[in-house]
Amino acid sequence: MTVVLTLAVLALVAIAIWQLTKIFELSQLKADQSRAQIANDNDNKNNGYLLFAFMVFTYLITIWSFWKYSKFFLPEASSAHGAEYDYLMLVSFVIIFIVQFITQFLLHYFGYKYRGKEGQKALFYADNDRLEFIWTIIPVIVLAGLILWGLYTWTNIMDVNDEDDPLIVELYAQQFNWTARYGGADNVLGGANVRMIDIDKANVLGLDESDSYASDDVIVKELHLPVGRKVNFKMRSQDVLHSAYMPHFRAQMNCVPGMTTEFSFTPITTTADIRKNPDVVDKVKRTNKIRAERAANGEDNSDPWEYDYILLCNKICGKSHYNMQMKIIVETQEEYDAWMKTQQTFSQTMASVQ
Ligand SMILES: [Cu+2]
Repeated sequence: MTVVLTLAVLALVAIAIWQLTKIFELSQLKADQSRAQIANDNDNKNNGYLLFAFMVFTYLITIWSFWKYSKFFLPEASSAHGAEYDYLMLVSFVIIFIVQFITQFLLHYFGYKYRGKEGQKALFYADNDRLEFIWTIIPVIVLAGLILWGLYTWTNIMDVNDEDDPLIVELYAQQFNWTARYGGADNVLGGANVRMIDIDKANVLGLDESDSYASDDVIVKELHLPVGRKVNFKMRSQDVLHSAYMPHFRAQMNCVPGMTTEFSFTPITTTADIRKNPDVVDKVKRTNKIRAERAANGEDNSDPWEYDYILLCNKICGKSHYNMQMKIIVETQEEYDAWMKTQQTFSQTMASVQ
């Protein structure tokens, strides 16, 4: 791969030098010699047609890309705010596609229609107030509408508050893994600071051992969330900038060393239910077909795959950034309670180490 890339770069550099020398030669030509270099009617016509062909190519490749790659889209959002977010995104894209369809057509069509012709002189057309007013006011209205709607949606999504008895969960980022911490029976996170990390005593998140709120905290490596209950996430980072990205819930928040950031959402679809979603069923089928082929060849990563929600890091934070992830399981309240009962509290873990 590196060899191919190197060769490609060398070829491009060679073309660039060749073009530069050509431009230099042209600039040196005497007036009578340069006559042969001026495009004639035939050249202009060919370029006009090529321009048109390029427009058709752009449209076709757009349609083809949607047809070929839309199966890679995420399934419907699994959080309460997700549908609103997706709708805003969809409307923005529809507007962009309509505008690009029209402007690309005008650009290429005018390029063709007003191509150079022997003896034809361009018309000097200074301005037209009405035309300029129309093409200014329409984008102003559309963009103002989109921006206001976007701000309104943003404010709604970013409103982290304590209404509706949210579950409090800390997401702790470090190179290159995630840890989650629950507040325990009191749903209050104990104080913590990276300066209090004590690896020998297994206090890996730097919890304040003297803080009574910390003793019942539950530290886990797999995030379980009860469906339908609001979750308020508190993000911390131990080392560098990370970003907690939960694409299925349309959620992302940076994790910044030295401060706590927040994000809040309500999961609305359990892991069991999303696995029944037709898009997800198709995706799993496609992936497992590839995996079965790999298994037949005796290759790695060939065991059947099951669909799961996932927390990823979305800031390039180092060499293993790509693999910084944690499984998220959304389940019924009963399943969640049963799972939580099997977990050790912080004080139990500390006692077992000492
Ligand atoms: Cu990271």
